[in-house]
Amino acid sequence: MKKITFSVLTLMALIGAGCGQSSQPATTAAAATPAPSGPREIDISANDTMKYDITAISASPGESLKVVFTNAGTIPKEVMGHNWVLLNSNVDVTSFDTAASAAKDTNYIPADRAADIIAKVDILGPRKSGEVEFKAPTTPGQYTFICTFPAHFQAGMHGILTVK
Ligand SMILES: [Cu+2]
Repeated sequence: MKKITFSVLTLMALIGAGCGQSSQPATTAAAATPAPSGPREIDISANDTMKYDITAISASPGESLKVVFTNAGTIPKEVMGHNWVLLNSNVDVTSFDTAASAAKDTNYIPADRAADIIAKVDILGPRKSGEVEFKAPTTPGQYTFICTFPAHFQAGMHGILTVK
């Protein structure tokens, strides 16, 4: 009788140990799933209508972001190129755009105003994509992004990144 009791206990201990061991890797895997904390990807596209498909983005202060910007249009780059330029909150956007639109030789980015720019994807021709990784500003607020190809900002090619 004692022997049977012992073997039952041993069996239960073995089962217990077996369960513990099999659940161990599962727990580790579950914990590892959210761990690959690369930048959060935000896909934005635009086409020949001179509009971004996403005009409002929210982020937490200092969040790692990756903007993947696609020009889904068909009109040649020389007449319908698009870029994505995120500006600091203290920038006069109209003034920046005026300077940028005139800066054809530097890809519509004014060379002397680099400090105004948080992140950018350079001018893309049709069916092209570009991306940029950056950290959202640490100061809560609203940050405007625009396309600096001449007249596109005026045509409504802009949006807001809200940091909160
Ligand atoms: Cu544009």
